[in-house]
Amino acid sequence: EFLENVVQHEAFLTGEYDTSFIDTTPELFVFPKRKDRGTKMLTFIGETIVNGYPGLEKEKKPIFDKPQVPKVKYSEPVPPGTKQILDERGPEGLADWVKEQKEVLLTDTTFRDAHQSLLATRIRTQDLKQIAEPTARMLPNLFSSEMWGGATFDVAMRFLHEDPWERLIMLREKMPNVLMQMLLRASNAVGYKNYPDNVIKEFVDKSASAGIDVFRIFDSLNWIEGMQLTIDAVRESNKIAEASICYTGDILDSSRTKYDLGYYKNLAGELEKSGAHILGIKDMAGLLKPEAAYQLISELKETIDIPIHLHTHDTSGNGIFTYSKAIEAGVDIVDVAVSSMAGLTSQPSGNSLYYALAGNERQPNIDVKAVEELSEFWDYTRKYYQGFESGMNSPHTEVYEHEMPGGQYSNLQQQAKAVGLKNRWNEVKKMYRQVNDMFGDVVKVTPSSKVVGDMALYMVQNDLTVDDIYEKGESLDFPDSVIEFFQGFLGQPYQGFPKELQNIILKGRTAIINRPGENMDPVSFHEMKEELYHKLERQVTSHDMLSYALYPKVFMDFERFRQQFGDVTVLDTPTFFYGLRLGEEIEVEIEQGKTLIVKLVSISKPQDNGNRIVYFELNGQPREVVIKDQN
Ligand code: 3PY
Ligand code: ZN
Repeated sequence: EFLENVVQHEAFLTGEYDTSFIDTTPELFVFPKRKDRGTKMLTFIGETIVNGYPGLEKEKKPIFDKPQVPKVKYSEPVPPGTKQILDERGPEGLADWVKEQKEVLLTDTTFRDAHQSLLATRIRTQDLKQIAEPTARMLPNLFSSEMWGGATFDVAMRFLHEDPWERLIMLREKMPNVLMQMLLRASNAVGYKNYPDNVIKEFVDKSASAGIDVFRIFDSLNWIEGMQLTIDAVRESNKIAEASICYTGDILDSSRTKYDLGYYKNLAGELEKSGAHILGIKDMAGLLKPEAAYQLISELKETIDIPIHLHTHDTSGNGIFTYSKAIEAGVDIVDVAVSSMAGLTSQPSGNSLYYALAGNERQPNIDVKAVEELSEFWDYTRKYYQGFESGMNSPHTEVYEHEMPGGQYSNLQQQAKAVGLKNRWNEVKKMYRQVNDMFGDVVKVTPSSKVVGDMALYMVQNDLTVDDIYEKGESLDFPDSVIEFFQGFLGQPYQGFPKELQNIILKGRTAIINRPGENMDPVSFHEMKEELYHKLERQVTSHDMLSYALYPKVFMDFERFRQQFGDVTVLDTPTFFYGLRLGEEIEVEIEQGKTLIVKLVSISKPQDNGNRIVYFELNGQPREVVIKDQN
């Protein structure tokens, strides 16, 4: 092993070593722990059987029907798509191509926003892996597949114990023809706070080389100063910068003058000047009513020359109508999901839009039967995740009142449950709007939406009214996220902060008015590499460093998890969430061509110390693991 370490060491490989190499290179003596993948996996399954999966009510494993993967001819070449156009013509050429299309183009959000908005972002790579290539083969005419970014990065590591980069690389391999799109929160990357400039640049660079083609970039306050650096970084990587406006309020309501048509026109012009290849309109809560969509898109088409890509959520049930009016006004691309993953807090259904546009010259050029087949796969797969459903099961027009983003609804509901407010959810929603108004009517999208949500939870939990905040604010300890927001750490809201409230919340702390990134030291990736090398006792990749730079604790917990339990992404989803039934036998392909057969034989009663012994058969041999019963 020592020799193995020597010949694999970077200094040895590059020839940058001398005779002191062995003395000065302690890592040569760090040997990988002999891992027994079988035991690690049995420990994870045993843990799930005894203690359940965190966040899910512990219940007996339901019997699920196995989703059928549509049959495609894997031996045939994958039909070319937009990815090839980008590679041949570059981002400007691709934008020109979009403008030449008569039909409206579609982005499929099934792999990202749809499950972020319906299932708390819990869809696992294992399920995506089955359907990615059929999707690419069956829907080669998609404009793009939105499959990364937003909350998926953090949730992958934190709850699914997966490396988000591995997901990206796998999807790229299986989808070589369709543009791959991510949601990027500008200076907040895929996190909830601003990061140093060099972290953002490095993140864009590495995401682009791992496979992202279209970066939908937005700032949670529509603050262009917070977006420019990200737009520049995407342009430098020769990928598509889809700079986006977050739509809030209601341009049809003449009593709400803050975000009127003029506001959006101005922003669109600024984003075009800032270097956007495409303008995104990100209607994250689904507030854009049909007539508003018509007016907005018509005006923007007069104002800018780049293509327009519209994103909405179907919470109110009006999504298809909104798209139809936007399409009439000339929108170039819209976001949809396959129908079994569409509707409500998710995107409108692509199949429905196809039929809604029957007889219209802009009807999308898409194989609707293929979408229906894919939808059937998701219909079954979605059941695996039933424990994460929000419980909303009909259109919800209250969204026009509370204005909560689709992607936040189920998350905030979970947060409310966690702090004991499950039965006061209606109050939380009402308070969410009151907080918005108290904050001066702000754009609410990650992370500004989280600040509004945190404040609403805090107020309901402590039985506080808006008047109480003004009257007793001196003696209140506000949530950290709220304090940091009023310090300007997420950037500057349009027309500034309400001053009186800012003083109450900051209690003498200073607020900044410049770009937060200007105040932050760059991260030294060189030093981080050393640090991580010692912490992880393994070679460190640039992807590891970025995960660590964005989410240090989550990344380290994920690493520890992997050391303890191995790679759990190989497990099928029902087993991952529910373990095994007594007598059940599964096959687990731990690497290509290597399969383990796992059977649950019995579970002991808890011993005096609370431990249970879980008896398995692994490839026919008896094996047992000891698990502490936490119940
Ligand atoms: C995200 O930032 O994750 C969102 O989906 C915002 O709408
Ligand atoms: Zn969205």
